[in-house]
Amino acid sequence: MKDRLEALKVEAIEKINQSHDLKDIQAVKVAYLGKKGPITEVLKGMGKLSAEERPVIGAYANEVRDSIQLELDKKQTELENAAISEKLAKETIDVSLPGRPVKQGNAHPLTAVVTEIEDLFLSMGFTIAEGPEVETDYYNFEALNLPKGHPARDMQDSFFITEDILLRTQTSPVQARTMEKHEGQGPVKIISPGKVYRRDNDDATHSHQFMQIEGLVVDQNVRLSDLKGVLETFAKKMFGEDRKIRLRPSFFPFTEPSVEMDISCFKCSGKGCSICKQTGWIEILGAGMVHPNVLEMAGFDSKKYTGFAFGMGPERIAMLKYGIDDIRHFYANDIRFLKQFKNA
Ligand code: 2NL
Repeated sequence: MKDRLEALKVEAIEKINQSHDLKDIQAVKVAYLGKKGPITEVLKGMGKLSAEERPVIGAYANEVRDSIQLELDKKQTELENAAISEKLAKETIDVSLPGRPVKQGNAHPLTAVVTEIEDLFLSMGFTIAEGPEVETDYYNFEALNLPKGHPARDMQDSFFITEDILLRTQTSPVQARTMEKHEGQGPVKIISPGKVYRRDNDDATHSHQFMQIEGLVVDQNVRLSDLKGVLETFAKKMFGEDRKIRLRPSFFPFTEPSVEMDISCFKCSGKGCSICKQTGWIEILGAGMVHPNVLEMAGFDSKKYTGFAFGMGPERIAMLKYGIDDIRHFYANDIRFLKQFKNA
């Protein structure tokens, strides 16, 4: 009986050593140590043994069972460790590999310039005002000292929706609406950026839709020198600290007096080049002192209050700044054009 147990032990250990996975191990366990296995069978036949033999064989059977179990456990641990090692080797991650770059877009050049101008005026204490792009004749023309019959409100130049409603041709109606809300009380200090519309045939310098940024300051004792100071600060911050400015007399129906502002050429510093058309100066914007009629129509006492206003075209500013030769580039959505302003 002892020989039989010894043989079973050798056989079981050999099978364990030949096991390749946990399933094999489980099979050996069931085959040798299970309820219907040969060791159980041997133990069942112990009744036939003598009183001296029984404890010896019993102890030996237990010893065989324990050593088979020990081998099973050893092999199982060995297989589990091998599986972990294999997995670790196969799934090695090279933590020194550079990451995949995230493709970053950029602001539209016009958006970038508008934001820059906005930030600049915000830093000078202005707030941003917005208003409707579909306007009434009153706010777009009448309130800006452009009465019916005025040549600047020619039907040919504006997109009329009805006789009384049109797409705004400038952002001034926003200023007129803002002044009205102040009910004759200063100060008003706003800029109004936004889209405007004109019935133009599109070409390199004209677009039927474009942007405008206007500014308006209304308070007591506002003078032309205040306008000059604000615009000079703007010119220097936008085009370089060594810019000079000059104001030339001009005409707008909503300002009196009216001026146009030039800056000294940032490309040639005044010597003359293609950007400044050999003059050394570049026209940047129009401005003036708010016409008393405009103040009165918006509810301000023009004997007590004065104001200055200015208007500029961000497309023109962006074209100058980045050397863009055609206004239509801003609205063509050509990715090859837009991608050039990544670091703008
Ligand atoms: C230009 C000139 C200008 C204004 C806009 C304005 C608005 C109000 C009252 C008075 Cl509510 N003026 N705006 C004044 C002067 C010039 O724009 O060349 N823009 C591109």
